[in-house]
This record gives sequence, C-alpha cells and structure tokens, in this order.
Amino acid sequence: MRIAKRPSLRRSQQKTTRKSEAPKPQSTRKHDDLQQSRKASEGLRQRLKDNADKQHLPTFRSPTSSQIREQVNKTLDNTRAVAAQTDNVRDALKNDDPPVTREVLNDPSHVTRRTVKEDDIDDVNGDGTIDNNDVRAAIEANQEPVTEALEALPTEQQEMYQGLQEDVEGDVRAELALQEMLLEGDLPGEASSTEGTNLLEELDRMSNLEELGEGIDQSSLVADTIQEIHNPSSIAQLDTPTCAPTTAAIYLAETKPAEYARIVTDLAGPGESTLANGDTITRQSTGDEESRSKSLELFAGAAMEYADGADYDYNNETYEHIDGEGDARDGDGLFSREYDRIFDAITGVDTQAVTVNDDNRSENMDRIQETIDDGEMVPVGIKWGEGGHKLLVTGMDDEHVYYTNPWGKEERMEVGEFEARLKNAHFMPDEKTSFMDRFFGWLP
Ligand SMILES: [Ca+2]
Ligand SMILES: [Ca+2]
Ligand SMILES: [Ca+2]
Ligand SMILES: [Ca+2]
Repeated sequence: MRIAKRPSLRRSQQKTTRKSEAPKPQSTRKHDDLQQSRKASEGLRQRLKDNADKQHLPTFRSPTSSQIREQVNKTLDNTRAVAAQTDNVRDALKNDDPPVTREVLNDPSHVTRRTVKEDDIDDVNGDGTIDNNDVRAAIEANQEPVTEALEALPTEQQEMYQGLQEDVEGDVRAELALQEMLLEGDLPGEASSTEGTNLLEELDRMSNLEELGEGIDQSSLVADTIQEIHNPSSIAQLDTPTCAPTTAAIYLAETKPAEYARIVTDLAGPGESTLANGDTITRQSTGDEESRSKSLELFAGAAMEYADGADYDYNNETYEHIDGEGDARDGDGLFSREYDRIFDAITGVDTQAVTVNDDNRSENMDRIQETIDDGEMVPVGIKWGEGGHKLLVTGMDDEHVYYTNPWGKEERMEVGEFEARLKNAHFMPDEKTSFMDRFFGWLP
C-alpha cells in the first residue's frame, strides 16, 4: 500500500495557486446563495414561459429583449452586491476592523504543535478520527518507497538522510515530512543556497553542529526546520509582532529552501550568517515565551536586528527596538523601508518597496497580478485592524487575492477589499520604482 499519492502534511498550495487552480474556500455560503437565487430566477422564467405557452403568447418579444432584460437584472444585482460589499469594507476600514472578506483556506498545524488536525492529514487508518496514529500509518506505508528512493542515492547522501531520520525519530510529523521531502524530490534538492549547497547538505550540517547557541536543542531544531521547509505555510509568528521577518522566512523557505536551512544553521551554530547581498546577520537571544519554532525564532530575531538598522538594538524576547538612549520606539514591527532592507539582503537584489496610495492603487494591483503571472510571490503590507500586517501574495483571480498569512495559514480576500487595504508592496527590481516610495508605510 502506498499512501504518498495523497499528501499527508499538505505541502503549501502557494506555488500552484493560479487562476484556474484556486483552492476551494472553506465557506461556500455566498456561492450557494448565488446558486439559489440563480435557480429561483430560472424557476420564475420557466413559470412565465409555461404560462405564456398555455396562453399561446410569446414570453418575451424577442431573444434580444430577454437577453437585455437578463443582462440588466444581472448588472443591477452585481451593482447592489458590490455596493453592499463596498459599504462593509468602508465601515471596516473606518472602524479599524480586521478584513471582512477574509477566508481561511488551509490552516496547517504549527510545527511545534506535535499533533495533527484535518488540514494536515486525512483519516489514513480509517478509524474516523484524525490524530497522530494517522501520521504513523502514513509513515509505515511510505517505508518501502522511501527505501527504494534512498537506494537510488549515492551512499554519502543515504547516510546524511539516515542521520536526519535519527534526529527526528519520535517526532512523527517531522518523520513524515522528511519522508515526503525525499519522495517528492525535495531531497537532496537543488543547490539553492548562496554557498551552492543543497537542502540535504545544509540539514546534514545542522544535524552535525558541534556547538549550539544557548537553549537550542539540536534534534528539535532539525525537526522544526524540516517541517517548515516541507510546508512553508506552517511557519507562524504566533503571538509575536514579527509578521515581517516571518513573511521573509516563508518566502525563503518556499523559494530557496537550502538557503533558509543554511542561515538557520549558521545562526544556531556559529551565531552569524552572511546573506546573499554579502551582509552579515547575528543570532539574538532565544527563549521567548511563545512556542515559535526554534528555526523561526533564530531567523526572525536576526532579521529584525538587521532590518531595524544600526540605530536600534532589537530585543528578541521583548520584541522592542531600543534606540541609543535606551528607549523602545513606538511600534514593534518594521517599516516598509526596513522590510526592504532584509528582503534585499535575502534575495541579493535591490527589490523595490512601493508605497501604495489612492493615485497608484490600481496600477500596483496590476503590477501584483503581473508579478504573480510571472510565477513570483509578492510580499505586501495591508491595513489590518488599527495597524498593518505583512502577507505573502501567492495568487490572484478576478474575485480573490490569495496569500500566505504569517499566522501559519493560507487565506484569500476579495480583490476589492484587498485593494482598499493595500499599503505597500515589494517587487523584484525593474525600472518602475521611485526613491520616495521606499520611505513610507509602517507595519508592526
Ligand atoms: Ca484516523
Ligand atoms: Ca539593529
Ligand atoms: Ca539585539
Ligand atoms: Ca531595495
């Protein structure tokens, strides 16, 4: 039996979220209402037609007039719906409410959760409940194909894999994630780190670090990193004000998994890592009260310290940016220009931070769409409640914008509301940006 066909700890859909393959929403109530009203109006038309047939009268004078009538009704309905929606969004924005059209599409368990739920795995053993026994059943079913896949690798790589297997043993979710990365061809993986190493080599280096920073458990670090790279949508800031570096972590884990593993390994061991642009980031103290993964805690702290610049000392436990006078600045997140700094550093190119206002709003929506169509993801800042929130846009169609929320969820929002909330966006370099764009917009 082979269950690998049905991915268990589901890999993020963000790579494939495109117009034609948009994931299904959890709630389809709106859609159902629409279907019902469509059915109702079809029923009405049929009754009119039946009556007309009985009386030998034409239903509508000509196909043209019926088409016009239908079109007019449809347009009116749409206009009313859009107006109602716009009012809701306008009220929400005015009252500092969170997004009203937001829908959670996939909510994988955070890697430190240790247990699974419906969004992670199916009822593999068929006992009617979703729990770790299903993960064990999936692992068992994968044994044979895993052995086959391993035999196809050079001995050195087989040994690296076995070393990782020993590290994660007992953490069933990490065990399954490791298996699936092998079966899906993510291991050994492309040489995507700036050092030219692949994912297997970097995980192996992590697994064999001789000295680690205080409070870092090697096996947990390996297990967390494997699960995060296996499904970057599970990377979650939890209750910390770190949406910006967490979004950067998701971007890296998705686009250059070996690089994410390399940076985390550097930070966990030596305590310093040189990024793609040549700058160095430094490990911050770890051990916050939240149960963030150790990998994210390391990455986010170092990224924050780098992004807030030399004028601020970032505290990874209180999440404060302390100035030269010893005072914490207002707001614990990052400015858009600070996100630009870390995004430039991890991509190794001069990305463009664009501040969105009413004059360039629709132009930037087009640009996001074009970037998505080119297969790129777009980090954006949007108004969320009283403040802002960083997200990674992964898809867009006529009705919805799809994104990974650094709360560890894949979500979508209606295009109109997303557009109204958009504050800034970060694009790969081209000629369109202006210097001033880099200095506005604030995000916690
Ligand atoms: Ca079960
Ligand atoms: Ca700093
Ligand atoms: Ca610091
Ligand atoms: Ca830049």
